[in-house]
Amino acid sequence: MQIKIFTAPRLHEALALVRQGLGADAVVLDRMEGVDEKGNRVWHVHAALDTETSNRHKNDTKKKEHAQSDSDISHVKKMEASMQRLERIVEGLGRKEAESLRHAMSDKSTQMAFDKLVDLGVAPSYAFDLAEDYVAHKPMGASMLHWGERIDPKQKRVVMLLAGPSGAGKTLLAAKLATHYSMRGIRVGLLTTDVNRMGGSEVLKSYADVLGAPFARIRQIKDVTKAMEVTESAQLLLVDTEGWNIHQASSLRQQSEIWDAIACTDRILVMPANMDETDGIGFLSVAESMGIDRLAFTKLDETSRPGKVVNWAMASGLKLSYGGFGTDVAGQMGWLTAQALTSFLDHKHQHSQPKHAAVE
Ligand SMILES: Nc1nc2c(ncn2[C@@H]2O[C@H](COP(=O)(O)OP(=O)(O)OP(=O)(O)O)[C@@H](O)[C@H]2O)c(=O)[nH]1
Ligand SMILES: [Mg+2]
Repeated sequence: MQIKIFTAPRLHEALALVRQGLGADAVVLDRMEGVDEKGNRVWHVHAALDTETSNRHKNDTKKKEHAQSDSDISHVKKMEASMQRLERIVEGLGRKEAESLRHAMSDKSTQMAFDKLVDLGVAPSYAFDLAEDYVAHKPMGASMLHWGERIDPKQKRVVMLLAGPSGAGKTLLAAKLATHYSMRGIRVGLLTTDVNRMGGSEVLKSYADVLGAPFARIRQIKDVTKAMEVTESAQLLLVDTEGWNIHQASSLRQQSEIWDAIACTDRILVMPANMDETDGIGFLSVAESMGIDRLAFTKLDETSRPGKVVNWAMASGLKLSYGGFGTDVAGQMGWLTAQALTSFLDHKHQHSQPKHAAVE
């Protein structure tokens, strides 16, 4: 039996660390509030992993190719039951946290705002901080989140790399940005490192052709010099990349070496808002080691719990940049300001462009 303590500023972050550190078989034993050495409030989650059970589970997976014996089936059932128990514990802890925060609010309208934010997927502790702004119709998170400064390719060349999970919407966001800035007279160039998959770079090449933008593929570090020459005239150079799988560390390392050779001014992690929140936290923790400095959210139109993007932004501390909310290349994308984010949360069922989200 392996027992570990996971500590994070927010309960759901500590729980995400449990899943990351010990895997899906971990069992939460206890959780308690405390303070770190700087006096900041933190959550400690005690979790355990039965290594024997876990090893047995691994062996079971191998055996799956053969016919399963009765005892295998009963073991799998036990594992499933234990997972369900863990999920119930985690859910219960979340509910407990929400209830205690809710009781700390005396004003009824603030409580209602808190409930609505939690319902949208904002973690209770963040909803607690945001509720008053929500009631006062103020842009939420203005002082809590980090807002990136807008790019100005007219003044200074921008080399912007878009990275993130497979299918996140990186290529579409690159196309949207290329279209938006080309229409405003900015010279745009397009690069891609997504060259190992069949069809990985064709879509972007088609956009480059339509826009008349220079385009190059980068397969290895030695291709970078040539690619930079081809796109030399671009004031805004967008670099599309291969989707990540956080379980393949070697491919991530390879990507990161190529990125370093490109010398980007901005590295943006593109996170689809319809992704599972805990998986998202996993990607955010990998992003830290990949030199990512900004966050963009896509598929804001495809989630019923957009509040998770607040949790991701808070958990990562990354600066926010763009938000995408549809497949239309000539729009459905904007700069995320506190007003824009508020408007997304407020009008989650209206897939129209939120106020103040236009890219300038
Ligand atoms: N509804 C909706 N669909 C989107 C959005 N962004 C991207 N998509 C769709 O999601 C799918 C994947 O988008 P891509 O741009 O190819 O994603 P990617 O991150 O480049 O994917 P890989 O290159 O395979 O890693 C496409 O069908 C897009 O049209 C969005 O904001 N809203
Ligand atoms: Mg792509």
